[in-house]
Amino acid sequence: MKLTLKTDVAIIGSGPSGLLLSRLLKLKGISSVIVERQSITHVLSRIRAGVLEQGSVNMMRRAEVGTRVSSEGLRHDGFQITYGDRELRIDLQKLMGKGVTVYGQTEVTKDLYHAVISDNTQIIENAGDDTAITLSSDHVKVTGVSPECAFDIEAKFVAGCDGYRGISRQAIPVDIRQEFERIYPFGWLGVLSETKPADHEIIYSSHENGFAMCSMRNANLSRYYVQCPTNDRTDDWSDERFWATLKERLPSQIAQSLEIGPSIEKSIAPLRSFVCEPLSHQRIFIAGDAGHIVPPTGAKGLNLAFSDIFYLSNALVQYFSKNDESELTGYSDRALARIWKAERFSWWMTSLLHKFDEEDRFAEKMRRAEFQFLCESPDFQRALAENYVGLPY
Ligand code: FAS
Ligand code: PHB
Repeated sequence: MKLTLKTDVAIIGSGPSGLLLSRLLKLKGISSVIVERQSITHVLSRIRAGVLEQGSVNMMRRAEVGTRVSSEGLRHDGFQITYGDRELRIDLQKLMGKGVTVYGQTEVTKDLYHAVISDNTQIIENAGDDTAITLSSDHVKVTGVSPECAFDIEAKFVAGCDGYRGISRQAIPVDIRQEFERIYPFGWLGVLSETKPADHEIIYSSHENGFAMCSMRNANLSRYYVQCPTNDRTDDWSDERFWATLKERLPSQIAQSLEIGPSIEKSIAPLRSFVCEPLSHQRIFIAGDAGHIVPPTGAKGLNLAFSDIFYLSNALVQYFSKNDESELTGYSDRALARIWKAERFSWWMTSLLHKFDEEDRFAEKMRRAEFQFLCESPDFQRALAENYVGLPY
């Protein structure tokens, strides 16, 4: 069976970027078709980000999917940074007049998916890796095969929302495309456990043996991370080894009261900083992880995807409603301006909090002096808070 479709915007990828874009376009009467490599069940089962900037919560409300995040999201007015037993609370509310919301990306994706399905938007799932994008001067074609059917989509534009390992970035000619990357010499082992969170706020811990972090999804569901070697596999990490490592890296008074229990999910994510320039070419526009990656230390990955979609959805609405291409032309530069500032912040937080084996003792002294200055300088703390709550769109 062959599916031949015509739509306004073809969207590659049904993660948060692709789903949010589809929903926002539909609310403005602009049609889209989504092509997804995996099954929707797989997409909805992913456990990733946890912190939403206010701008991202506002975007969910703009997409008319803000009910659950408003009622179930955990509002956080601050977070802690610890160095050994030294603790520093960054008071976001006092420093910036706003906080962040802890609401798992899994829930964000579910909320968006249910809205997109209620829009009767076509999602072609299980499309695999062989989807092809053909750009021409006045339209685009997206073709491929899923177990259910071959598909041939003709659209005015294509949005590449297919993440770091997607195909859409390759549609930008290699002689035009520049890629900037920093690969960190460690990863994050993430664990989900049905235990009481270590604290009511997120704790970022730096220790001479490595980084650890305490987060949560609700009062009985904790999310923890520990820095681990890049080539480690989850099989290398028993629950016992994980809890012992986490406790070692937390301040002793937090470690002593930590409730431990069996992990219900365990995964290892590599850490990298990555940006593709430009984020558009002819009629393809790249958004979210397809265009950039940040180490999760600054809680920016998902939030950057949302600001990309703010710019791109506004630009597409401008085109379809007023035949005005100016915002589409300006999309890449405008998105990259905010992306690079988030890349800087995420790189800085990662550099401040992690153990870099190959670095000399001077580097470790610099890290400690940076933390000491942060503890002593309200202005430095405000600069950190300004980035953490999210820079303006
Ligand atoms: P996504 O990667 O979420 O979605 C892309 C979609 O495109 C996927 O569904 C994929 O299956 C699909 N796709 C890929 N190739 C395709 C193809 N050829 N054809 C069709 N579809 C294709 N951010 C944080 O802020 N905090 C965190 O703790 C955090 N942890 C993370 C852990 C991991 C393992 C990863 C990978 C990312 C993490 N992130 C975190 C970042 C993450 O939250 C992203 O920023 C967010 O998923 C971005 O959303 P999308 O741009 O939609 O990309
Ligand atoms: C999470 O809760 O998964 C989380 C929170 C903050 C981060 C990264 C991940 O910086």
